[in-house]
Amino acid sequence: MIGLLLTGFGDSVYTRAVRMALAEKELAYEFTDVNPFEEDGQAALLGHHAFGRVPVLRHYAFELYETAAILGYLEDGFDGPGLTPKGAKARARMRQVMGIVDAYVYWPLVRQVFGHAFYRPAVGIEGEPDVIAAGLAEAPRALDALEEIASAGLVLTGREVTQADCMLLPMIDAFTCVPEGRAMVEARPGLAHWYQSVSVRPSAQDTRPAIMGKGLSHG
Ligand SMILES: N[C@@H](CCC(=O)N[C@@H](CS)C(=O)NCC(=O)O)C(=O)O
Repeated sequence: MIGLLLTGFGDSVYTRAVRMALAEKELAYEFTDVNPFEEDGQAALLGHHAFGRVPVLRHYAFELYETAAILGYLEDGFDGPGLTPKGAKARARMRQVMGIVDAYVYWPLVRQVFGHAFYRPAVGIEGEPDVIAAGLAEAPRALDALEEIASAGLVLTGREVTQADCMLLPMIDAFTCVPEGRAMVEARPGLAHWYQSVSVRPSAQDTRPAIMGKGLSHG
């Protein structure tokens, strides 16, 4: 018993990032499903997440939120396969990708495009075309930045899985559920190669939310 409890939402990309890291590090954990978009979910998160979001990791009495911090804690605090590349430059690139994901990827690709063009319709809510258009207009800038990093070959190589891969894969996977998003990823060879390689790993497959279906790269 290693005392790990993850509070998250099954359809959440950030929750999936932590689940991927736990799977890659072969760590057992308990999972509590909390929907932060509902009132009772917000009530359950009170006192655990200052901003009412998921995921939250608990390790015995130690509680932590913010996905990048959680991934770092799992990496530093537990044995198992490493999720940090060797060398200062590769490590810096990994952290750079994690920052890009938080600041420039999540909102346009996930909340605007995936949320309004795929997720909302899937749960019976109409998506807003203006929001989708805004996300699609903003997405290339983030994707170009990631393409440049992937092409340089220090991280996002598809060969070695790092904390950055765990954080990015759920978001690109969600974005490619939308045909325009899939086309944007496929148009960037470094990123497309990385996505094809990482999305078939058991850690990605086993954590894929059912609402997203089987996944484009798997037929
Ligand atoms: N910066 C946070 C972001 C977490 C986040 O935004 N989680 C989403 C689910 S994927 C959430 O809880 N959203 C609830 C809301 O926006 O009210 C992290 O790294 O964990």
